[in-house]
Amino acid sequence: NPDVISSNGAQRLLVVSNRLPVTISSTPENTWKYKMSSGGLVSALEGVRSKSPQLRDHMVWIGWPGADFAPEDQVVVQKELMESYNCLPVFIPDHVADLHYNGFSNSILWPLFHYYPGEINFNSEYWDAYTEANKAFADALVEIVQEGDLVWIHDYHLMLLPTMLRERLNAKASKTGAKLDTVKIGFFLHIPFPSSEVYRILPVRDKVLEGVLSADLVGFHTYDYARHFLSSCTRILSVPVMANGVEIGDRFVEASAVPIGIDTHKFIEALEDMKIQERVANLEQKFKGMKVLVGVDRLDYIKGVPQKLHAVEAFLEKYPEYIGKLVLVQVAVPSRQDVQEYQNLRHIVNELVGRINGRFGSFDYVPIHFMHKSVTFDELVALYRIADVCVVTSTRDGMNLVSYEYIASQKDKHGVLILSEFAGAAQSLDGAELINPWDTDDITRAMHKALEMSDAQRKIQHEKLFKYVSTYTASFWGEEFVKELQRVSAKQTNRKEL
Ligand code: ADQ
Repeated sequence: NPDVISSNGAQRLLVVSNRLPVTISSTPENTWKYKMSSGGLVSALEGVRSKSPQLRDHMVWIGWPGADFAPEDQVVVQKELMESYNCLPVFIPDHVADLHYNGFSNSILWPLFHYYPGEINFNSEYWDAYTEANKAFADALVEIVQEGDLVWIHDYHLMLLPTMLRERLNAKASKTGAKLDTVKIGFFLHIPFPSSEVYRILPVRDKVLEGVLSADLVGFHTYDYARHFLSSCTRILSVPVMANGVEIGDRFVEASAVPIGIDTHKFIEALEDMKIQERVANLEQKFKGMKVLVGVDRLDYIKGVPQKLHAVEAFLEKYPEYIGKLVLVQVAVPSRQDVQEYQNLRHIVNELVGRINGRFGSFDYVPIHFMHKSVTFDELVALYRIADVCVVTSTRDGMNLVSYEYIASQKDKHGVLILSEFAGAAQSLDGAELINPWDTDDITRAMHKALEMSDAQRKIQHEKLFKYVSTYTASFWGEEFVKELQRVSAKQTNRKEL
């Protein structure tokens, strides 16, 4: 439906992610209700919108709306989403969406890219659904993409899309004469790209790489991920690779590290909010005389929650003077409950929490406060604020924004961050106590160091971290990626002219 977007010649940014940032529900009056969600990507794009005049008002978000709709409802939903939210829905049959998301994306790519190859169970039904869902995106996009557009595709759910889109644009260009080679495609991977030795386990390793390689720019959180991607290209596809990209025919695909950040302001402003301050006072009263460790994770096996619990148990065993004086508040948001591994993890964690509380707890003392739910933003900030230490033990994590959020919420209070060296954030957050999550002694040592650290030392470390987190924000990331995409685009154009 190309005419739903009007372009007056200004450059447009089309953002493509698996899920649209809108939740749709039906009302008793048989109309549709829309709720815009917040999140890192939404704030990043707000930043791009406010700082890039030429892109302002020319941004469209393309994604799956979260469910399938009857054909007559699709027309209404598409019109309303476009008019009020600049969002274009890609409709995918429910069974395909399920096998695409829970199947190939979260049962194959997710474990493999996080170095859990033992968890993958390749099956061609998943792969077919992944291909079909990516095709549905390409078909929807080719209808609306115009000359000169920037297309920014997000994450592992859509790794075939750059090439599928490029093929369709080329076919359309030869039919209509439109200059669709001026369309630039950027791809950003939010999760790690694994070492080529792990990546090559994937039965469709070549197809996935070829799927990405029609992008002009491929962005990662860290240089290591970019390097792994380039090694996989050279080993699996035998294409010539340079330090910063891949040569494919007469095109150059640049691979860059463009690390994400958070909307730091949102957290700092929240600290001034009376309601949140009351909640902070309330929690401080509740945990009076105690040291508080906080953990906030989606309940995912990559987040290393069992490792964290084992470390608390080992800590209380090694430093019994802390029994009765130390709590871990662990918030674990339920995640991907339809995937078996996530159900298994839930049982393991429940058992560990029960065992540790049974072993060290008493009528007056519960060492582990475990909440298997999502908490509101206000509650999250209050928790981050009262915690003396935040513990991140991911066994792999693309970046890990919880560590950034904790630093922002500790402004002028200087809590200590214990951070897994396997989180992308470890490469940026100089001032954190880095640990190996597989080494329980290492975590307990870091916990002890953090809890006993002098005020002066905490201040030095936190200030360094805070400076970084408040400079390299979500909107900085969004702007950087778009600027890079415009820059590589210009380079490609120059190459052609030579
Ligand atoms: P995630 O794996 O979801 O993201 P992370 O970056 O830590 O991991 O972001 C989680 C977000 O969810 C945070 O904003 C956090 O506040 C929120 N959250 C977590 N638990 C919560 C709870 N119980 N209640 C409320 N909110 C909760 C993926 C990659 C990361 C990468 C990001 C961004 O796996 O490595 O950093 O994308 O690129």
